[in-house]
Amino acid sequence: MRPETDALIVIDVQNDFCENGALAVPDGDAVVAPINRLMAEFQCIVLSQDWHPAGHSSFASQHPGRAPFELTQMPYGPQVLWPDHCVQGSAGAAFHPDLHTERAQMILRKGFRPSIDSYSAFFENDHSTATGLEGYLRSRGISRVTLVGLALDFCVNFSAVDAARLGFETEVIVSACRAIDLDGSLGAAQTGMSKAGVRMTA
Ligand code: VGL
Ligand code: ZN
Repeated sequence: MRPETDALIVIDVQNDFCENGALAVPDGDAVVAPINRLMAEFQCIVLSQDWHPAGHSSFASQHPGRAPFELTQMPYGPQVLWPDHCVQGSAGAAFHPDLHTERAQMILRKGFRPSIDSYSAFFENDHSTATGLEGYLRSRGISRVTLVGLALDFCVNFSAVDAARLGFETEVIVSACRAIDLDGSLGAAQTGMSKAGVRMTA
């Protein structure tokens, strides 16, 4: 068992990111078994849940003439346009049915503001609007976080970099993650995480 100052943060293990999902991450389902095993080691477990209103501004469907996976500019910076996914209350937004969700004490929903996306579980994509997760972890006395889930190059990456910047000792267990890998995003994410001081373990 890990010390009670360690937290496991499980990022977006939701149906839409798994097989046959609206934004399926290749081999995404493969993260469920290792994450369930890891959950047995931690006393503090947080699940994040991508949770968009219908018609969210990150959906390509809201940008006439634009296609999923294209890049656009938002007031807060560049934004990839995604297929409609993780719509609040939909089956696609639900956690993978085999994930041991009952082990978690906290479910953090993000991406619920119509005009801004939130890859990170700590800050929305303007990098300044807080989700409240930092306060939750600090209130529980957490100093070290381990991140796993989907997708390694987007939400896991942004969450890990923010965690490290906030001063948490931060580890990503790569074998319990899968990536989308859009135009070299995986390599860029690995470089960015290393620079931020995130430890990547197998
Ligand atoms: C994610 C794209 C859009 C993720 C969420 O969980 O990595 N990626 N929304
Ligand atoms: Zn999303």
